[in-house]
Amino acid sequence: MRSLKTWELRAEFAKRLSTMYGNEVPAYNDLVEVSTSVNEDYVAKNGAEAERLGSIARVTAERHGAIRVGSAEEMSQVARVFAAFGMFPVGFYDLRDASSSSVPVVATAFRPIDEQELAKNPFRVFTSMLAAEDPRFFDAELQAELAAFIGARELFCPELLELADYAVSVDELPQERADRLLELATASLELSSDPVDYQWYKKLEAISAVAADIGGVSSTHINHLTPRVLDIDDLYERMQSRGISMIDEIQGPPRWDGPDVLLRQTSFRALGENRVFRYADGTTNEGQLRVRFGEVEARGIALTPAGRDLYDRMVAEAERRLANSANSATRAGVAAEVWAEELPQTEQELAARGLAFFTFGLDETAHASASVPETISLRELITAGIAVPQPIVYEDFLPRSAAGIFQSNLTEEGSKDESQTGTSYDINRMSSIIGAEVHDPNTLYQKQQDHSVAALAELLKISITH
Ligand code: OOG
Ligand code: NI
Repeated sequence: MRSLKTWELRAEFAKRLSTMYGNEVPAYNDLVEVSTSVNEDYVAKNGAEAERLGSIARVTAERHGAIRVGSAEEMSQVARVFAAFGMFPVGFYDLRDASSSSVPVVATAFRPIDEQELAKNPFRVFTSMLAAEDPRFFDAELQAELAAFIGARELFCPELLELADYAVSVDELPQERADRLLELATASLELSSDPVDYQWYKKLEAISAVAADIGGVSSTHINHLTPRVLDIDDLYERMQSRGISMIDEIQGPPRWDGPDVLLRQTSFRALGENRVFRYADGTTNEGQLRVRFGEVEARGIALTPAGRDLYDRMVAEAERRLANSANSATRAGVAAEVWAEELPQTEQELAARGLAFFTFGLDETAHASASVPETISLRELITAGIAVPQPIVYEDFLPRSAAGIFQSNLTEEGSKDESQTGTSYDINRMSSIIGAEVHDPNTLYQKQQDHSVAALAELLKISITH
């Protein structure tokens, strides 16, 4: 009997979710279709260059999902399920203060952390947890009601959790068990047809539509599934010309002439979906909820903390200029101007200035014609053209864009009592909630870069300093 490796399970999980979500939200299938042709055209036009940030096979299959859970217990369970697919928690995102409307969640992203695993299939899921104990959003009475409602539901059945633990304990999972794991895991993220308690949902919605989406229903579901494109501006235009109206702008860095960094995303609101509501008098009726949408993204090079500081300063500078400029100025236009002034135009300079993460290859010709001392800095090797930078792709998310994504979904602001002190959450607290270390993304990128520098040093029999 055949067995499945972890990456094969992960690739199949992403595929099954994609089929399920396409049945639930048909506009997603259009998005995937357009994304695929954007990528094919981009590769046809740009050749090998197009694959610098990931092979076309990887990018075509690449998706991120988003789900939302209600408690620490549910978060720890979802971590067990994702571990079976080789997806581990990376990064901490606090969205409570990142947006003007009420978004009471903290989050992490489950993804592969190993270079080879990412190359095989980089499926990741942005996973938010309701900050149900934060008194700015929920008073004592509502906290108790929420805890009772969420405590009484079961998102992941014991069979799924046990199977997931078993999958983690073995190298490969026999076909039969793999099928069962995939079936249960996919079904656990399917939109439920259970009636929604109208009064309870509305009570939560008055505080936050996100809280209602999480705590007002009996299960969790994929909120969106996002394909990756190699040219997001092209995608944006093609979707518009198909009559699908996208949000006003592409979030994250602007389009510009230099290297793509971090992450650019855009989205459109999906249609309302029929759900059955149960009213206080016991009657049920069909109604609509509009909580899901389509999103697409383009990924660039991962920035170092210094690069990220520069990025944050550029964003702030673009905001400042936009506020002081004529009405016709656009955020993207102003940002492109700032980028041209501040950000290096080449990967080589990004690498030499330590602003982004790279692995390094050797240019034999440049090496042969130089006399390299026994100890030399990485910067000098890059500038001399001996160490040739290959970009490390950004595998994570941006809090500002994530907040924007949550927000673009909301029609109501919700409410927040700013006189209360918020519950404090950080990456360490998230680790103890999950019961496993939440990885720091920068540490992962740095390790990858360091390995490659060490390998180059060994090859050249020199020592390379920072
Ligand atoms: C998650 C929003 C974050 C992204 O791409 O930044 C996200 C959600 O809406 O649940 O998916
Ligand atoms: Ni997303």
